[in-house]
Amino acid sequence: MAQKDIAKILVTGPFAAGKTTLIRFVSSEQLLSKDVKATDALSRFKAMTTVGLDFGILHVDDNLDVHLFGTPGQSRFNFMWKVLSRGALGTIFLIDSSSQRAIDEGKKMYKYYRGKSDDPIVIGATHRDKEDARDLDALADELGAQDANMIPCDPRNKEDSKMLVLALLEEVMRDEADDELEEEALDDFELM
Ligand SMILES: Nc1nc2c(ncn2[C@@H]2O[C@H](COP(=O)(O)OP(=O)(O)O)[C@@H](O)[C@H]2O)c(=O)[nH]1
Ligand SMILES: [Mg+2]
Repeated sequence: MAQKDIAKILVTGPFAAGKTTLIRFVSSEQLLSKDVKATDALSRFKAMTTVGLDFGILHVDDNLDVHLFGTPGQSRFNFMWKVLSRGALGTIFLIDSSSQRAIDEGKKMYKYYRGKSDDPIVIGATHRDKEDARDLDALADELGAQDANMIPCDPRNKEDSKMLVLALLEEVMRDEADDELEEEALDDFELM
């Protein structure tokens, strides 16, 4: 059988945005059962949860598993970011769209992220069922994230969370296709 592809993605965002919930709800439950065969994944899961980090696996289909890594809270963020982001294809950035404090914090985090990486990112706007939830355009403005794809998401809903993961994978593929096209254009140029 052909080997499965593993796509590593990060789940980040300020406190209480819904990171733990998303990772927990989107993960395929087999991970916690006894008959897990993927020993690498299992040991990674154990290691991550032991140190209090979120880790989950979504089986997209027979050929692809997505490994989701949650970034920790502020005190350990900068250090862990370096470790966790290694080999990641992109990031899901969650933000509580009803909390001014979260948005202020999210703005700083988004800026930090963009300063470090131009990898694909999708923003999941959470807590949309709350009265104070900003509309998506206002939220993008406040975050300084008008360039990013913003998608409403309730992390307690598995389908919502899956959609967010798939939207990010789509961004990743688009990004890769753009790179290919650019390379081809350069090749063509050299042939001329
Ligand atoms: N009402 C509502 N509650 C949410 C939503 N997203 C997350 N929560 C809740 O917010 C709390 C914090 O979520 P958690 O996943 O622990 O946030 P984390 O700090 O980013 O890991 C939990 O009680 C979640 O059930 C949402 O969209 N709406
Ligand atoms: Mg958490």
